[in-house]
Amino acid sequence: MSGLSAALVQALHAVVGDAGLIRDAERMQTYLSDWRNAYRGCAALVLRPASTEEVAAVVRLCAEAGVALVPQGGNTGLCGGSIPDDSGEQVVLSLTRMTAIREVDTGNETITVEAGVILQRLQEAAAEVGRLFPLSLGAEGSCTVGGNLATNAGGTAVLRYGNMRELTLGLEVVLPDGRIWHGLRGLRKDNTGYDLKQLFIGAEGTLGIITAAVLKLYPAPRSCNTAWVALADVAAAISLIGRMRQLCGDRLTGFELMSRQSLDFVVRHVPGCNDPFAQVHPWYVLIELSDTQVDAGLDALLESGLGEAFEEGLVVDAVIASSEAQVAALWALREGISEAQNHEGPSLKHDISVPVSCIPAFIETTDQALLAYLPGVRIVAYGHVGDGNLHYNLSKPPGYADADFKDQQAALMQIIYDATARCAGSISAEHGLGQAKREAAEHYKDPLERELMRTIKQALDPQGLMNPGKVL
Ligand code: FAD
Ligand code: S2G
Ligand code: ZN
Repeated sequence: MSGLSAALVQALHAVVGDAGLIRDAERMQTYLSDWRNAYRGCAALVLRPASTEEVAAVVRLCAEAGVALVPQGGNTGLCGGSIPDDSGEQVVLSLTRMTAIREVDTGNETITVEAGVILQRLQEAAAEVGRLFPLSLGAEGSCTVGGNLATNAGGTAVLRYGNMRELTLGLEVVLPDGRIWHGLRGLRKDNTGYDLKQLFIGAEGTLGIITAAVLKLYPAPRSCNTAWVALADVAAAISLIGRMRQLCGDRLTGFELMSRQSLDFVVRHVPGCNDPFAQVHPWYVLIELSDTQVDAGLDALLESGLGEAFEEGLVVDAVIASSEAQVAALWALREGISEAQNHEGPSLKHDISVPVSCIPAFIETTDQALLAYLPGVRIVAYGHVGDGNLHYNLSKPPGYADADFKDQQAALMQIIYDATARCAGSISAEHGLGQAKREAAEHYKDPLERELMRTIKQALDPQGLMNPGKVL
């Protein structure tokens, strides 16, 4: 363990015990690269504290020794935010042993959970008391609440419920000096100064370690239905979401866009996934309605809304799911894109957001610019279009070498991010910056905003030991 003194390792071991300290190179591997193997690092140690007090103690010891910490949850992040650098001097601090559900307060409609709770477990705990915790994303089987908070995760239900910022009432955080901020308040109103929790949400572990949170619970939907709709172009999708919002109000809980290229990859690589239509179409949307009433007439709502749109030529074809199995099959088409694209060589990911009304022009002009620059590049455009959030991921032209394609990454990224900037958009809608987009943020984000972020970072983490090299 270069960099860590034997005394420090001994002191850390005294805090977390055998179960909480990994120094065996083999066992450390899983913590040192991301799920796509896009980022790889090495670490002096991996620590897995079992309590907030243990987190505080190890943070204090590392702060005193000037040792940098890399917080890690489920390691499903897409920007390398949870992967240490290659110095071998950093310590990965995994929160995966902190899995307690501390309190469920149905009277206050809140649940208090520790950072290592897997999102799917949290969803189940809410359902067990007849409630909904609405955050939902493809990695929910392995991502953790701590990571969801640190990346201000979004996913497919933001349209109706918002992202983690909106779903959180209180936080418990171990600060870079080891002090514990006991901010686990379940108050919906607290106007006593700065909203400090919002500093740590989306900070990607650069301001402190989130150890627990008070999260909002929502009424569980008791009826839900899904439609798969074919469209001639993206402008039709934007018109359709406006109509469905008007018609369905809060019952519109999902509206996901997918290009033909996305669907081709899924049908090709994800077993059991088939195109719902005989005809090929350029664009599709998945629409989900849900309601707390059992007989909310969602089918009729979908039929009337889509029927009218069909009559006016906005919709080319549509299918309304008639069973749970069909709902699941339609969602599998959407959720399978990420995995499917991995089968086509390197996937250059861009998680951008622009005003919803700009999406059609953004796609049209950026597609053209990309194809002019690299003929044959395959554009996998999909995502949470109701939030203005596009996953605009590129796969190499057929027959192109992986390495040559990766050599084009910076130029391709610049085309996309310049187009995003022209729409006053963001280069990271929901995945964060991590190490992947740190430089791009320096270029595309307002300099004053970056300066204010540095001021806050300096105030909270003057030694710069919290997840260095990420975000800033
Ligand atoms: P990790 O990957 O372990 O860490 C992520 C970041 O948070 C790192 O910077 C890490 O240092 C920091 N961190 C982790 N835990 C803590 C903590 N307790 N305190 C402080 N910092 C911490 N994301 C979306 O937003 N929307 C999506 O729709 C979406 N879909 C996905 C689909 C797939 C198939 C995959 C693989 C990923 C997807 N993601 C999506 C990305 C990822 O799942 C989210 O960013 C998730 O919130 C990360 O959680 P995690 O526990 O895996 O965090
Ligand atoms: C999603 C997943 C990430 C990607 O599926 O909504 O956030 O671009 C994305 O593969
Ligand atoms: Zn997403």
